[in-house]
Amino acid sequence: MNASHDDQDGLEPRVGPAPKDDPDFHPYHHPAAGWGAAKSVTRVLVRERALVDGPRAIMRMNHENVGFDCPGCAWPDDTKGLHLDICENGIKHVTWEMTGKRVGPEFFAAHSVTELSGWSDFDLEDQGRLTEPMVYDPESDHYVPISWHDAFELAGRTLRELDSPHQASYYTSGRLGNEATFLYQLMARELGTNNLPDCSNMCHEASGRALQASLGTGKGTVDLKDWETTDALFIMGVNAASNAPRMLTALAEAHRRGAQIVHINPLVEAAATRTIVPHDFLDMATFHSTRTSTLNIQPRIGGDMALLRGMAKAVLEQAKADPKALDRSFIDRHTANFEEYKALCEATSWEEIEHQSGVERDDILKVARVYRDADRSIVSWCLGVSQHEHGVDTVREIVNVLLLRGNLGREGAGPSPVRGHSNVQGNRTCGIDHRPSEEFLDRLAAACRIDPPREHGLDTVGTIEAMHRGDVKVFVGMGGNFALAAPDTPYTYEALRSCELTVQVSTKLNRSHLVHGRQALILPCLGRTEKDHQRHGVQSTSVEDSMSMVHLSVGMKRPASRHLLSEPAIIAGIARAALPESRTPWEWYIEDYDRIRDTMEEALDGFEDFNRRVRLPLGFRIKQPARELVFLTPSGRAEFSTAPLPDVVPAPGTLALGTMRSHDQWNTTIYSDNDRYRGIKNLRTLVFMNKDDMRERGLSEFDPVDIVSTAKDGSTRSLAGYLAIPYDIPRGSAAGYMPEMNVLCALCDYSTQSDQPLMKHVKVTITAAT
Ligand SMILES: Nc1nc2c(c(=O)[nH]1)N[C@H]1C(S)=C(S)[C@@H](COP(=O)(O)OP(=O)(O)OC[C@H]3O[C@@H](n4cnc5c(=O)[nH]c(N)nc54)[C@H](O)[C@@H]3O)O[C@H]1N2
Ligand SMILES: Nc1nc2c(c(=O)[nH]1)N[C@H]1C(S)=C(S)[C@@H](COP(=O)(O)OP(=O)(O)OC[C@H]3O[C@@H](n4cnc5c(=O)[nH]c(N)nc54)[C@H](O)[C@@H]3O)O[C@H]1N2
Ligand SMILES: [Mo]
Repeated sequence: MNASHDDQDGLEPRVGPAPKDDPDFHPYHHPAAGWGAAKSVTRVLVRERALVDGPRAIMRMNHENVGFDCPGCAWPDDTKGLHLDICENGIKHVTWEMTGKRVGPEFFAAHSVTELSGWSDFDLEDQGRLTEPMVYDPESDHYVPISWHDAFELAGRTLRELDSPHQASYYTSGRLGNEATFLYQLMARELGTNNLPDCSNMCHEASGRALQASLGTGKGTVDLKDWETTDALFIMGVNAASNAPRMLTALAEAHRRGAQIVHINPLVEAAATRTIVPHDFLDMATFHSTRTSTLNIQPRIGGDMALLRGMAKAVLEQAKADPKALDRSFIDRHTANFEEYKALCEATSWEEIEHQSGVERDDILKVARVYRDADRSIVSWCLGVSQHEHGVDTVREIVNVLLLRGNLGREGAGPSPVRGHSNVQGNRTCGIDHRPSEEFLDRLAAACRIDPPREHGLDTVGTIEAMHRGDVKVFVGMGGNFALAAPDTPYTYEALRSCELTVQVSTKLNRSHLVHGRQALILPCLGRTEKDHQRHGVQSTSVEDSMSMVHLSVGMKRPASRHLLSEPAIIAGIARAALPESRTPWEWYIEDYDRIRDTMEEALDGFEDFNRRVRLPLGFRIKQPARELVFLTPSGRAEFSTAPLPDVVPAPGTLALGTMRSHDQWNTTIYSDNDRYRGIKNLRTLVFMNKDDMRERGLSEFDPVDIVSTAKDGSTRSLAGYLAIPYDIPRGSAAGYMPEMNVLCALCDYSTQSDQPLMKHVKVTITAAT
């Protein structure tokens, strides 16, 4: 079955394994969000002992410049003055940061690193917030307290003593605010390297490169207003109900006003059925759900590009009888390579398109019909599209399809990638890029009076390889949990362990503190919810959402410990120690973040009048040239791409495995072992499979299986004892949870187009456990 219409009623209940000790267990079959979400939030509030502060903080979240930005996902804030735009998972996220539990020196004195290494990841983070800087003591195998001064000196000295600045690499997780981001990349470049890997190397690198090549700008062009006015939404490869829950509101509203909503996903996810809009309390009271889908299409894993090619082929075929199917005047005035692309679509047979997409022609024609009939269309996507070998080609194919009908540069139309971490887009805008452009470096050099290195630096995969070879000796992690988030877990562990020094700037204890270099520092920082007091008073930081809106975030909670420093202050401390002669006024910047913003205004494109505009009620939108139909491409036009379809069909006996998040997790942070919308409770060591693929292997529900992956270089990796769960997923495709399944992702399995690890396309065999 490839397509299912919304006349099928809601979610099929999918039975997870009933835990023996839980008489209350029942598979989940209610609409997404709503009361289930409310109950789940309350559990987290109680567990984190945040019942008083939690709700108060949440009421301040995402308000017009008076609260803090939700540290969860990057979905934009509601622009229509709906002053409470929150979601279950955002609340869990905030409460997770505001926990009353603490990890101080006594904790580290009581537990050695070897002992902690045996703890589960959940138990590590569950200890609460880190309170003081700590240094690893190899004699005792314990972390012991260190003063901030000595910690900076240790980091600074090690960096100063390197033979080359390229022996250090500076990772960014997408939570870091813009001001800290700017200082961080400035420090790396003043030291002399562009080694700036970030989490984006694992999520939307492909999207950025594709949009840059097609449209001359690495970002989406639409905003929330476009979502509110579009006629058709195509939602590809995103589990919105769990990972961008505030999108549900937009989908429900779109459905109410009669827009078409097509979900393209091998799995029919909760958002592809119906939702109770989270902040619609009346709806919650009456249990009234709104549909959030009009058509579901289930391609095989990796089949999206063929499906899009089929849509284009169908539209081009329609255009023969119905010239209005194409926007000829848009194509003629604003695009390049149309004839080549048209010829390519004609030359690609329907047989190949059906085979590669895993979707029947009739169903592709249905999607194409929705697209043809819509005056304005938006295509939105996330990791299901980007984490593939041909991620760049697929995103470019999305743009190709949009260009055919002039779905760009007008209200209600355009490409709309769903970004991950709350400021991952801002990190890139503010300079976290291992391949910076010459123009960027020239402006940075002039504004900051430094001489930045011109050669490209290392990204995430490149950094792991270089650490493993011994070429990178210092790893700095500005947030995140690199050890677990990165592919090839044992290999990444070896890489980190061969470092001379690892520095982790974190809020909570995690695996990356235990998988460390010969010397190691844990530097605890303020969270986004907390008040950041500096010499000139309480400071705010800015962030950029998925739709290029930049606004201020102001913490209001008392810091978890009086020893915490802000991320900008930690960066300035390391920078001063590493660059004693630096003319950059590091200390002066930290007294008042307006000063950082003044320099950013000089150095960055789109930040004119930064300090004033960022204080406007909803902040400001960074100009998108492509939205104004200005294309910074070689041809000065939007460029159709003409890539051949890749072969994504699994070899006989093998399956394509996608690794993904459960509902109750934030990347490497696992809140519980439940995945409510997929009907799973108390289980993460599972693999979702098509029932016929299971039958072929003699497997029944919950049978233990061995999963063996084969990498590009022929090496194999395995996981034993996972439980097979029958699921509505196309034959040949399977799915399971990250980060556990990273042991199956070989480091050499990255895309040659984007260098992104192939986390959604692991080639595996699955057999009954031996
Ligand atoms: N609550 C919560 N929110 C989050 C996060 C979190 O961990 N928890 N993480 C944040 C981050 S950093 C990111 S990047 C985003 C990630 O957001 P998502 O992209 O939604 O993340 P995944 O859970 O990896 O889900 C991938 C989706 O792609 C589908 N998929 C897999 N393979 C394919 C394919 O070949 N084609 C198509 N069309 N679909 C496919 C899967 O079925 C799944 O629905 O979410 C952000 N928001
Ligand atoms: N197999 C597989 N692997 C994946 C993915 C996948 O789909 N499949 N997805 C990839 C993606 S999209 C991403 S983005 C990465 C995620 O990679 P990361 O961003 O590296 O990981 P997180 O789990 O988000 O990081 C959690 C840690 O961040 C720290 N932290 C939280 N808040 C703050 C803060 O305000 N400041 C600081 N300094 N630290 C803070 C806490 O100590 C916490 O333990 O994982 C990638 N890995
Ligand atoms: Mo991400």
